[in-house]
Amino acid sequence: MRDDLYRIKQELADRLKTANDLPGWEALEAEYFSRTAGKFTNLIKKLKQLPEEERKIMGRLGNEVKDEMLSALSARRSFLEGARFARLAETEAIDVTAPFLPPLPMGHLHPTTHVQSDLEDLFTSMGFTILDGPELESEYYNFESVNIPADHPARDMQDTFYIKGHPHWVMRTHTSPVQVRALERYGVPIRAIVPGRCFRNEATDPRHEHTLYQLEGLVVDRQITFSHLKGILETVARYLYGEATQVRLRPKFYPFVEPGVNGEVTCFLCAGAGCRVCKETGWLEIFGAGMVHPNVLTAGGVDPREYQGFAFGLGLSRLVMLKYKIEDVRHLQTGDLRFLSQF
Ligand code: FA5
Repeated sequence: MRDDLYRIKQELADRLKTANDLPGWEALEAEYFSRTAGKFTNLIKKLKQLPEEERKIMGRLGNEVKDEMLSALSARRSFLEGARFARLAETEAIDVTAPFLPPLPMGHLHPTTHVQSDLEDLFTSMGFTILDGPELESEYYNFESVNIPADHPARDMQDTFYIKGHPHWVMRTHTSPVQVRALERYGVPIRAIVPGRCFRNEATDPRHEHTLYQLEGLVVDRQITFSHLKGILETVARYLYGEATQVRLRPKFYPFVEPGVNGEVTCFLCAGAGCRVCKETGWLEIFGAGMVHPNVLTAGGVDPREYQGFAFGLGLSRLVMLKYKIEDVRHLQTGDLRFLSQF
């Protein structure tokens, strides 16, 4: 028994030297000390078979050997744990100051927002106020207040989305209704722009989208003439597209201005030669404008014998097309990152 105890102690000491990780250490501990089948446990069970005197002596020796074996096990475990932490510190160190998530890719403003902000800067530098108006608009403000009575053929110029069950409400077809809203609210003199979203029941094509952005301008005072209007529109065109930009004004009927014009700039795609975007004309229509009709001033509570003014409606979506050489206005609303990430 004595020899067996010393042998088993030595055997464990030798095998512990090759236990290089905690699972290996745990397997050894079970092999020697498992309650049911451990080598040391089995050996001690044999004490019962010894005569009483010898059993007492071997019992004491067994306890000493057991303590030594357990402290050898414990020393090896401490060594293995220390080695594990040292390895962690060296190769698997955790930098608690590192950001929790990898940085997310940054987005950027939509090209329409860029052009809108540029124009807001330009107009505020010329003393204009920026106003807003509702996208769901009453038929009165969208049409009647700007001199387009019910059943007048001029309504055909803007194919409109009506609201089911609410015959007198429409998705605004232009930003012009804010002319009358602004006059009612702020009176005269006034110098304001209104950037915003409009809606038309269009058969869409490269220049026409069902949801479009416009930027309305309104100036009303005592001595306002058509030259002021022309000067402002040329300033806008040169500001956006450079000093050499050509602007062409041609008479056009809009019920809310008299006289009225349609404004075009040289087509960006063909430089005036004619192409699919400009319908082979070499010019791209980007705004409507004119001197505010007396009926509109009256609808806004302003006396047309005392005041006059001009208004314009820039096609903001078209300005974006021109600025960034986008050949189809419909790209602007797709939300397609392959398109948007180019700006
Ligand atoms: C109007 O909407 C008038 N309210 C503009 C105006 C204001 C005239 C003040 C006089 C005084 P028009 O329908 O022509 O006009 O539209 C103005 C501009 O919006 C056009 O020149 C064009 O650049 C742009 N536009 C019109 N329809 C679309 C569309 N479906 N998609 C993209 N841009 C459009």
